Amino acid sequence: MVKVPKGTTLVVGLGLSGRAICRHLGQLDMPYMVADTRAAPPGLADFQAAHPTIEVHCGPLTDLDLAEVAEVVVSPGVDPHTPGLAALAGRFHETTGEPALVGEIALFVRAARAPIAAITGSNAKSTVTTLVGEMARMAGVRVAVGGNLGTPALELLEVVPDAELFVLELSSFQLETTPRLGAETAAFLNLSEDHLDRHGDMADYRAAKLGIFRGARHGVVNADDPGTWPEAPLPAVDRFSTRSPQDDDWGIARRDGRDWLMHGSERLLAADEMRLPGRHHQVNALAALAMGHRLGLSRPAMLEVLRRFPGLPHRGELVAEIDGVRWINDSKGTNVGATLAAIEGLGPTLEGRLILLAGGVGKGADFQPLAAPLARYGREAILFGRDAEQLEQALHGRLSLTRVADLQAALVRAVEIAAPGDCVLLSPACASLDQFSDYQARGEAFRRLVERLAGEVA
Ligand code: UMA
Ligand code: ADP
Repeated sequence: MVKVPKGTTLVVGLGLSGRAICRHLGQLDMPYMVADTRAAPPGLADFQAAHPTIEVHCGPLTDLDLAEVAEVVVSPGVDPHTPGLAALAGRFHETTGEPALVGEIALFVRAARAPIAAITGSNAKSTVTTLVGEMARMAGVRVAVGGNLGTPALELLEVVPDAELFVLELSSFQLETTPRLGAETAAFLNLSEDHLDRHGDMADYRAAKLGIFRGARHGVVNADDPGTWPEAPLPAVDRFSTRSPQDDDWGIARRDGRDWLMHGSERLLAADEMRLPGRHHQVNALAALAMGHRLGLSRPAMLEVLRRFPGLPHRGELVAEIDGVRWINDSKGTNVGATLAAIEGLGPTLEGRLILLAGGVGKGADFQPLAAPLARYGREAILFGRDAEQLEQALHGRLSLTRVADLQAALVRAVEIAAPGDCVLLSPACASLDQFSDYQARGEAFRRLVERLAGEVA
């Protein structure tokens, strides 16, 4: 047994968050040691060279005696139920009074001196986080943007020491270990199956995500998705929806032959003025507007961002329009919920039909929910990758289906059948790891193939 000395903080995980936690504790002059369950975590030698006095334990956490540890701070990827950590259940930190096991965000909350705008959901977190960050920047606010997206939250304290606002994307893993976030405004965008390997079931996964509302002064929830509604009342709540707004809600309504983003009865922006394509991104814009409104950001600045924002790479990004056919890269559509939103979001906006490129590693998901919207908007689904068979079974008889070997062959087929007004959408509903290193590599491959096609046509 390795004894963690009395009064020492134990940092678990030597990845991005773990290193940010170590730097933060170092700056606060608090004694800490590090543990990682991998025998040889990447970057260990560099860490030890830079921190020669810090003890690092590699291997099972059950080797550690935590009887006198001050606090354990886990990285998001570390399950709080990992053997060795169970002994901490029911224990509390002597001075903070918080549970003895917390995550990086708990430390961030203690140290942050500016309001927090926090965003969670199964999908669209990065998009909405970026939109709110851009809106704040455009409105002249000194803003720091990060969390699950990009820069770890604790690192933001160093990178933008004079921040007037923190905009954080937070995952269920991060929220699970945050006793009280205390956000000025907190959004829960949508709820669909993901990360059940860690959370066990949907109830657990949802409960973790509801942590976004602990101590919040204002919530933003999806009126169309009751899974996002808080269990306990909040001081104030704004609701967004794809429908015409009730009362003071944020929604979409048809006026004078155009769809408009609305706040109550007030028109904000014609939906076709947004650069981001599709109904799902219009809903994301409404969530960002509701948060920005609460934060007092100038409305013209927020609307200008919506006119200009082209979308994050691989998330419903328009790559090219060739001979009247739009080619959209939604490689980050790695689960059924994301692909469903992309189909339902783009479908109604098309003059032609949708050609879906999908497949890869299905993670045991049920693809059935894709069948009805594809029957409605689809010309054909072109399927590739390891779990193409499961997709084919779920979609059989609902629209034309073609099985091909890989993404390149899928593009060749799409070129054959696309007609002006159509949209070719790469939104695989699957992880990419059977044929690519990650979703970015898949999206880049799609982009290169489409750009080559555009070059041939020009
Ligand atoms: N480790 C253990 N034991 C474990 C699991 C991990 O010791 O049981 C160690 C690993 O050996 C490794 C380290 O912990 O040394 C990695 O920690 P981590 O998995 O928490 O990853 P970080 O590098 O700290 O990155 C984390 C987030 N990762 C996860 O949530 C899995 C990053 O989100 C986030 O950007 C980063 O903090 C900064 O905040 C990534 C992610 O995939 C992008 N998030 C999930 C998602 O978006 O779906 C939630
Ligand atoms: P996250 O950070 O939650 O993974 P991203 O912004 O990276 O979210 O987008 C992930 C996927 O979610 C993309 O494939 C995108 O098309 C899809 N998506 C975008 N908007 C929505 C929405 N409103 N509902 C569900 N899925 C969406």
